[in-house]
Amino acid sequence: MTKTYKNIVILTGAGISAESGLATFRSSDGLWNNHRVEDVATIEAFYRNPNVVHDFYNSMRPEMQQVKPNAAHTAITKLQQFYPADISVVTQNVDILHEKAGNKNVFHIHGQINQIVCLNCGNVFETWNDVSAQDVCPQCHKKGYLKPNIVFFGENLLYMNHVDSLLQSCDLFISIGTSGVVYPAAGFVQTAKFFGAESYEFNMEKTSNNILFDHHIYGPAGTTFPKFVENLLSHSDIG
Ligand code: BV8
Repeated sequence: MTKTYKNIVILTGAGISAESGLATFRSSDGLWNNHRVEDVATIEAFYRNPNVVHDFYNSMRPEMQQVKPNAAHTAITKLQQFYPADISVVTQNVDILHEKAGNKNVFHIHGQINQIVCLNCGNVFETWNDVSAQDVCPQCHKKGYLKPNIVFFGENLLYMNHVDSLLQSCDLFISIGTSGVVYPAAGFVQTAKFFGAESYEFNMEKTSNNILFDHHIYGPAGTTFPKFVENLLSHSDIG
């Protein structure tokens, strides 16, 4: 790999946070924190029983507030600091480990655990505290309209216009720690390739859409991705 890339998109999933101690979604038992994703991460479930969904995310906030980024996250920061390219992070994760590691240009397409949106006035505010369907919006002061600012199944993703332009202009697409099951994120590699990008997949194992990637690097991302970054930096014509 001697080419110097100009625009890099890094798509991340729950696997990049695994070595920081956070559960992934589709590990062996298929349950996620003892819940079926479809029971808590769907817009229908939220409207059916908002407090069940609020309680689910309330239970996740304390751990997500405490966890620390791992070597894969800090390798992204190093790449952004020293590699001569525009580098964006498009994450499916709702944790803020990318931000804690100092990553820039981070886009949470599935939302963020520490954000709440008011379905009445659209206000998005941050909190690590518990939230319930009975709480009042701090902006419009209406009660009963607060929802975790998380994209549930059946909802459109956030930042999609910007992500589309990133995918159409990138020459390197890197996927780290995602099973390639959830769309449209699982299709991003196809768009990037269509517009000429080279693609790498970092995972522990073959994924659902692995055939779409040019290169596969298997192993824990906390080990494999920092090595990849060192390799990129040693081959780039910096300065
Ligand atoms: C939408 C919020 C338009 C909750 C999430 C039929 C076919 C195709 C698509 C669909 C379909 N039916 C419905 C759809 C659309 C649906 C979808 O894709 N469903 C799937 C299940 C088939 N998608 C949607 O609804 C999306 N919206 O399409 O809008 C629309 C509008 C109206 C009506 C219809 C459609 C919304 C998708 C977002 C849903 N919200 N999360 C929350 O996060 O709390 S998705 C959820 O899955 C998380 O966001 C998560 O990030 C995401 C993907 O999971 P992964 O991150 O990949 O995690 P996973 O555990 O699966 O994998 C971890 C990987 O890491 C593994 O491969 C593992 O091997 C690896 N790993 C582990 N440790 C390590 C590691 N790798 C490296 N190192 C390690 N140490």
